[in-house]
Formats: sequence, structure tokens, C-alpha cells
Amino acid sequence: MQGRFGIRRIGIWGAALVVGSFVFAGCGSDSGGTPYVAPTGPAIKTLSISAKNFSFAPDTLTAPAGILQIDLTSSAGNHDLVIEGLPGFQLEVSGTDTKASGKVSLKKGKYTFYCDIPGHRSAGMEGTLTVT
Ligand SMILES: [Cu+2]
Repeated sequence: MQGRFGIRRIGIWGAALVVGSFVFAGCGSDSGGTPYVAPTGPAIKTLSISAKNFSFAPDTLTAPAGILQIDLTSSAGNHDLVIEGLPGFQLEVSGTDTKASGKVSLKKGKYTFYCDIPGHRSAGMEGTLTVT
């Protein structure tokens, strides 16, 4: 991580940009433009996903279209789970709070889910949910 800021002049501005984008992203998912509204009603299927450093298990899932519950557990480390195309949805697990659940309503399609903690996705925390 430290090696990235080897050139000082760029490093300061780079760090400011990185911090800025995190703040911006935080606003977007927590309070800003697209607050996530969970579907009401019973889930037709529960998907259990386990997170660790640095993978999800399973990382390939299938489910029928409709309301799905996702149970995320952590066996090591702090992680979250977000789904591409589902702004605002996020499940977070940490060392002290190792289970998180949430409901989503998904149409047919192929969805990519990942951990959006910096560095985790590129380290392997990504998976695919196929809704049929
Ligand atoms: Cu992670």
C-alpha cells in the first residue's frame, strides 16, 4: 500500500482524491441519491454466503426470480457484500458482528456481487448470482 505513494508530489493529491471518493461513495449509499428500499414480503429462497480473506463461498449461486434473502457470515476479517445494479444495497460483517441479512428483489439475469472494501474485490472477493 505504501509503495503506491512513492512519488510525494502526486501522492498528496492522490490521497486527497482517494479520500474524497470514499466520502462521496459513502454519501451515495447511506443517505444520498439512492437509498435502498428492501422488498416487503416473504423471501422465496435464502442464500447463505460466507466471507473470508479474500473470497466468498460459494461464489457461484443460482436462485429463482423474486424476493431473495441473503445471509452473509464472516469467518475471518471485515467484509461487505454489494450487488452490481442494486445501488444502496449492502451487507456488512466484521469481527464483532459476523452475520448480516438482507432482502433483495431480483429479476432474471446474471448479477455480480463483490466486497467493496478497497482491495478486496481485486483480491478475489467477487461472485456471480444467476437468477432464472
Ligand atoms: Cu472483503
